[in-house]
Amino acid sequence: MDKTLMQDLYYSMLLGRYFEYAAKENYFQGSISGFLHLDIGQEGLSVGVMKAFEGDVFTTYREHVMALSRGMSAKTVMAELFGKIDGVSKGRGGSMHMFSPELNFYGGDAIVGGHIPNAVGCAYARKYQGKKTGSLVVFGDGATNCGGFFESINIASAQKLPLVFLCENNQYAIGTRIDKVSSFTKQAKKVEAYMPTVEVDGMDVIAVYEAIKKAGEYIKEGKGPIFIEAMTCRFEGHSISDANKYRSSKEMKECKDLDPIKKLKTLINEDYSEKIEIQVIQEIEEAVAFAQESPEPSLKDLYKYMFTQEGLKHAL
Ligand SMILES: Cc1ncc(C[n+]2csc(CCOP(=O)(O)OP(=O)(O)O)c2C)c(N)n1
Ligand SMILES: [Mg+2]
Repeated sequence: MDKTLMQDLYYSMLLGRYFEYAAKENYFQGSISGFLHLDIGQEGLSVGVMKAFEGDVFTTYREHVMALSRGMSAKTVMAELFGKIDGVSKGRGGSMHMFSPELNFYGGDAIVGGHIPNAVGCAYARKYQGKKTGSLVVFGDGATNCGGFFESINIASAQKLPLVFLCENNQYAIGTRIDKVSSFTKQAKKVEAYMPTVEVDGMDVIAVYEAIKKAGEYIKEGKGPIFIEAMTCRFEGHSISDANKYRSSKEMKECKDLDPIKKLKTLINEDYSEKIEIQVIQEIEEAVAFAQESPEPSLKDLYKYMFTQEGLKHAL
């Protein structure tokens, strides 16, 4: 892989890691409230996907690092977590609702599996419009047990839609181990009858990047959707309120040994990795300061963006 690209992937993973450390700290200090799903450990997957895919993307609630890698600034994503006016969703969405049509990034969704049919609809629209880039949807292993998932793989396959289904298989749905709720531990088994499936090491950013590039090319050929299963593991609980007690220390050690940042660091020039770490720490400090200083949304705008002007007259 090209050296500059490798450095960019390293920078983005490190930015994501420090962003999440700062989010956690600011949550416990009371500046962030509500839900918070950290991506620590899964950065290789999040960065690899967002850097490689050109079309429209739909993600789960664990999307801070994906949003950053797509091109949102650390300042506006952090301000969103703080619920401030300068956040990417104007402080109204919070952790699970990063959204940017300019970057073809359509969330951020709190409903498990709820965004999969949305991505199917978008892929349908793109095909209808004659656009070749198509769409990509990321979801957890838990979402593959939802009815909407099965309906989506069926219709996407029947209509030969340009859509990449990307399952981040970290083997847990909150604290429930995969074999308790799924007939298969490899989710590709559920999909094989509908479309080609590929397994990739989700802890290896280069492997993810290359697999997504190939998948992007595949859907452009008009042959229909493709399913990628990225095997990964998160270093934290499901969300900030999950103490992660269901995994043994042995299992956690094995998981942390797969750290995607450490892995890529061995291929990066030491001077670069030292320089970039200082830069990332500063960028995150500035993002936190920006979020602290950004104003709260005004109470008078409570109904803004909820109704049309006409609808507002009836609502109030
Ligand atoms: C429709 C719906 N059902 C239940 C929930 C509660 N819930 C949130 S995340 C989750 C587990 C989803 O599985 P997965 O994406 O594999 O979880 P993770 O790896 O993020 O822990 C559940 C059941 C929800 N948000 N939406
Ligand atoms: Mg999971």
